[in-house]
Parts: sequence; C-alpha cells; structure tokens
Amino acid sequence: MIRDNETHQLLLSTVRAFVRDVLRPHEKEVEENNEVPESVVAQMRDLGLFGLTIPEEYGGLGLTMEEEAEVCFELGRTSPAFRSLIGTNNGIGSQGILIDGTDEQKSFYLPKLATGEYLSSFCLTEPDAGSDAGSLKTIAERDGDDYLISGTKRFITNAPYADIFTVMARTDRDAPGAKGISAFIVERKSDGVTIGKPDHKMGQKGSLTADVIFDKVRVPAKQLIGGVENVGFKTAMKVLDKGRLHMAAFAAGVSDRMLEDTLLYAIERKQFGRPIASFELIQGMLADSKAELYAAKSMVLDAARKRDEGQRISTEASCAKMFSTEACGRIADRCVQIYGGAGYVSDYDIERFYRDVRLFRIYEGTTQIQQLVIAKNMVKEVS
Ligand code: COS
Repeated sequence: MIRDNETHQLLLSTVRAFVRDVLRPHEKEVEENNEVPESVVAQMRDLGLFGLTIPEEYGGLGLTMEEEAEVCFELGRTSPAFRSLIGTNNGIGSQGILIDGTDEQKSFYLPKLATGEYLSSFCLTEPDAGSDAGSLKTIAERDGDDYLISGTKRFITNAPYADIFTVMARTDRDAPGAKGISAFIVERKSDGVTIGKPDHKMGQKGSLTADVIFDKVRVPAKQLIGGVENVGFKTAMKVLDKGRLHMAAFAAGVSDRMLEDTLLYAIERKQFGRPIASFELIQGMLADSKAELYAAKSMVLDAARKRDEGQRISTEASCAKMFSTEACGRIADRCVQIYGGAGYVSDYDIERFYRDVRLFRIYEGTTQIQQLVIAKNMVKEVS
C-alpha cells in the first residue's frame, strides 16, 4: 500500500540521488577497507534510513511493506554493505520488538533504533544450529528476577557494531525443538558478552559478521520479548517472514543495477565491428535477465501488498525470496559472461557484485529452506 504517492515519490527520488551521488562513489573504498566510512553512516542517519520501517510514533518513517520494497529496489543499486548496515535496524534487529514486544520495550528501544543511535543484531544461528534453527542450544536459566544466558551465536550481521541483540535462547530444556525457545533483548554492554573477530567472507566487504558469545550474561526478566516465555521461535519466524520479503526486494534492486551496468557495457563494447549488444546470443542473456527481474519485482510487490492488507505471507515471502535471489544469481552470472574477461577482473564492479550476491541465496534462510516452507504450507493448507 502506498499511503501518499507524492511523499513516496519524493522519498524514492531522495534515496535514488543518495545512492547515485554518495553511496556509489564509495563502493571501491568500502570494498578495500572493509568498512562503511563514518561520514556516510552519519548521512544515512540524517536521511532517516535506520528507521524506514519503524512506526512514526517511535520516530521512524513507518513505511508500509510496499513502500519499503520500492525503497529496497533503489537501495539495491549499490554495494550490499550499505543496506546491511541499516538492514538489521529496519528488519531482523527491530521487528521482534515491534511485532511481539511489550509497550515498555517498544518505547525504550524503537526510538533509539529509528535514529540509528543504537544498532541491533538478530542472534538465531549457532555453530550447530543453522537451517535447523529449532535445535539451538543457547540456554536462558531463570535466576530470581533475571535470566542467565549462555551460548554462542554465529555469523551475526553487524555484531561488531551492535548495541543490542535479539537473542533466541532455550528457557525450557525439556521441550523439544522449536518449543521452549524464548526471545530476549540483550544489551552489548552486559557483563559476559564477547564479540568474536569479524569473519573473512567471500564478498559483501564492509558488512561485518562475527560470533557473539554469551557467558552467564545476566538479563533482567523485563528484557524477555513480550514478557512471555517459550514463544521466541514463533517471534523469530514472523521476523523472518518480513525479512525474507525485504531480501527479495533488495536482491531485485541489485539485479537491476547489474543489468543496467551490463547493458551499457554491451552497447559500448565492440567486437566483429559492432556493439556486442547487437548480437542475438548476447540479447538472449539480456532478455532472460530482464524478464526474470520483472517477475521478481512483480512477485515482491504482490506479496508486499498482501502483507499490507494484513494477510499472512509466509508462503509468498519464501516464494519471492527464493525466486528473486536465485534470479539474481543467474543474472550476475550472465552479466559476468557478457563482460567476458573484463567481468573477471576487479576493474569493473560486476566482479564484486558476483561475489556479493552469492550470499542472498543463503542468509535469512537458504533456497532449500524456502522450498521447505513453501511445500509445508501447501500441504498444511490442503489438510
Ligand atoms: N509465523 C508464525 N509461526 C510460525 C511460522 C511463521 N512464519 N513458521 C513456523 N511457525 C510456528 C509453527 O506453526 C509451529 O508452531 P506450533 O508448535 O504451535 O505448531 C512452530 O513455529 C514451529 O514450526 P515448525 O514445526 O515449522 O519448525 P521447524 O523446527 O520444523 O523449523 C524451519 C522450520 C526449517 C522453516 C525453520 O527452522 C527455519 O526457518 N530455518 C531457517 C532459519 C533461518 O532462516 N536462518 C537464517 C539465519 S537468521 S538471519
């Protein structure tokens, strides 16, 4: 749902200009230094990018899912590291509090996340619990008015900068699998929280992930999300439904950028005396990519509108995430092919994007997990 088209178009053109004039010129520097410069972060804060999805009453822009998707199409047109920095505050790092938090939790944390004063991370994955998130081992034991949290979380996006973590931990050791898991807001400054060294990743330089280790971290009971034990896995799944749609939209944005760059290259680059864009085998790759991009964007917008209408979109979010990120991988591959040798060297951006987009098919649920969610829901609907 677009609430006010004029305001929305103004926001989109502002983000488009910011991507073009500020973010794109910093892409190579971010890749080389493995960090987003503080001057850029400050501009992102000033533009309100950390609070795109946080309701206006808590100081954010309160975008609807359709509006957010269109902003992601624009933000995708540059290095994923920039989106990654604001992605957790707008998505998996804030949505648990927003969807299931108490009024007190919302009014304390959301304004800080909306302005970017606080950065947040989502701690679900563990060394032995990736796709099988329900098997996580981190424990939260009740101790008077507090819980003591112990365990290790892995590949946590923005962990090196985060001020708060949404931590999924087991409060009932006897309950099987996904039952018995609760969600907590844990402050980084708490005693017993250690952040590991940033991971050396294949791509997405400038977006840092690391282990977060909790060693008997004392967390007041008021930090239990929603004040209810043993429903944290459902909170995590609801957060991921939205996160997966956000990722689908973002992947479409990146596909758009790669395809645009490649088209311009194919028009300029001459072989056999004419632009390679005039050769039908190149045109086939361009056309397949364009059609897949169009399908990905259409899917994302349809699912987003359904979510805005209040429908449950678990299936649609997984379909969109699976299709858009897989299409993005195919588009990246074709783009490198069209660039030829130039696509394999770092002088052109496509080599970096090719590595960056590989992660889209893995994080926030692998393609295989999306297939599982879709098929499970299909069977459930019939039976
Ligand atoms: N919204 C609300 N509730 C949900 C839900 C959703 N989208 N998905 C599942 N649930 C509920 C189920 O209804 C079930 O509730 P009941 O016990 O009351 O019936 C409960 O959560 C457990 O669901 P399920 O039985 O489907 O859990 P599984 O252990 O089989 O796990 C998958 C399901 C595999 C889909 C889940 O573990 C998953 O998404 N794994 C991938 C994790 C991931 O994406 N990690 C990425 C890193 S985090 S950025």
